[in-house]
Amino acid sequence: MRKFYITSPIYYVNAPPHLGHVYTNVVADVLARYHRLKGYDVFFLTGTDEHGAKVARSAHKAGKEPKAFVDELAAQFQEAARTFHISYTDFIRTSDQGKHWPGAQKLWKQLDDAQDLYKASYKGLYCVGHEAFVTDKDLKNGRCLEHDIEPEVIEEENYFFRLSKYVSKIKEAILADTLNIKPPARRNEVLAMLEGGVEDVSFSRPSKDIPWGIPVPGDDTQTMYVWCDALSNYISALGYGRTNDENFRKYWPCDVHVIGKDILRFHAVIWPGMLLSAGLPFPKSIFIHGHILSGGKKMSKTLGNVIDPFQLQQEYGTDAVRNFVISEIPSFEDGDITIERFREIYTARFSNGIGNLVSRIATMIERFFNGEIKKPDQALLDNLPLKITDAACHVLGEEKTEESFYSSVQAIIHTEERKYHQALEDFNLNRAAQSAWLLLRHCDWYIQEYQPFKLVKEDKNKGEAVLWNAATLLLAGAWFLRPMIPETAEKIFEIFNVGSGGELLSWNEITGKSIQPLFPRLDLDT
Ligand code: ME8
Repeated sequence: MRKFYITSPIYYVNAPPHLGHVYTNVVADVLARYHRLKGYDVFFLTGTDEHGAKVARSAHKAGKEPKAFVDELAAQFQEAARTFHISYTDFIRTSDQGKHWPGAQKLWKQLDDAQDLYKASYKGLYCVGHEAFVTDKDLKNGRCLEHDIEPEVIEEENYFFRLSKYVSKIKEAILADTLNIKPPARRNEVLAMLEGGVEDVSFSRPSKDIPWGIPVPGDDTQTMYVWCDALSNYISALGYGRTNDENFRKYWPCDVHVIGKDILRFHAVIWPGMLLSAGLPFPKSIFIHGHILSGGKKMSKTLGNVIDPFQLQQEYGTDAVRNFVISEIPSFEDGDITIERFREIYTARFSNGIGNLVSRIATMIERFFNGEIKKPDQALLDNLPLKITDAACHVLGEEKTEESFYSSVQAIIHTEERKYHQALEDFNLNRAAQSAWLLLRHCDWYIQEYQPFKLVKEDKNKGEAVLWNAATLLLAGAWFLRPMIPETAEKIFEIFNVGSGGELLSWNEITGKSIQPLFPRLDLDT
């Protein structure tokens, strides 16, 4: 069985999870589910990054001991993962001394053995929001551009990692795509960083200043730099450094690290440098998505402009939130979210869209065909072409072409199926979801065009074939949406009694009965 190892970042537990964290986890979850559906043995890792100055200060502010504080917040991140049906295999916490520390410390020792760690004095500007030293180009009027806080001047002795030594090897791997950075714009950004010169990185902090961290092996006056600690989670969780490292041997190298664009340099430059130093293989790919913006600015705990995902979920349900972030945020760019837009999409895609189609088709099957229709003769189906309207082309931003008239419903499903799989291979989840929504819109137009509710009275066989085609478009849309909105897709397969979807277009009977609306309409006053 082919394996697929996928990771999300591990999130700082300095504040509760917000929609940005849910976004990355849903993206990773869609890819994990998609690969499971394709028969891969998937290991999906997520977790929390619990050490460092940022977390320790938040604990202090809350009047709590760091350990008690991180336990509480890590539980909230786990709750978020449950709420949004994140199908992770393991949840790693960097404060877990039994699970994470042995791997982090072993990796440190490997870097040390390779003589890539040296002690030096350093004076620089440290941004706690970044948990990194910053330079003038990261600042505006003396404040961090991303976090809008003033960095602190730090002068201390610590260990440095000889990252500069590995620049050309990292560049080679990126150019050869053995370390595949997606999308291309981010790949170019990393190449430019490498061209621009890379300095060695401070890899520890004095434990008197930063006691909340992993002690440096053999020198307890220092704790590991929080990013050195955090990046090692991707192998420590698999058992690296522990007696049982079976998972490490089975799943490393990682197939894809899913991250936001804010942490590109750490993953595409520092992490590969650490792996080279330790003699370990690179991850195969890194997929970098854009940011969710709120009011035009990155949604961030530090900026305080966050949307509470739990509240959204309570009002609209898990799948509405999952769908919004996948279908409405471009996979490779930033996307703004407002509650108004969220409600518009809920109404268009769910109550008026998929929910309405499910109940209309199920009711027609019950009313006109005693609750079951059977696959009609192919010849009959082939006589019912599907017109591609201008509106459909507009949805996908595509030119209307010769192909704009599909000989059959099956033909458009097969065309979209190819595009769907290609999009998911390219991590373009947004494009993959558009294929599904396109089929659902066609389903709607198809019913309007052929009017099966009238047709059944004139020609029952033809009416059944039209209804079959409409149901097929709907079921194929749900089939495509299985990784994105798994609960809704499963409900639809249940309503029409087609198992768990099985192979695309493999169903021979479709049953249906009238049901309560899947997605209630929003009360306009609220
Ligand atoms: O950086 N839009 O943790 P973090 C989209 N602990 N994604 C967002 C987002 C937004 N507005 N805000 C956060 C850290 N994210 C480190 C990572 S990994 C070894 C250590 C997502 O809590 C996005 O994936 O600041 C981003 O990269 C990550 O959360 C940063 O989370």
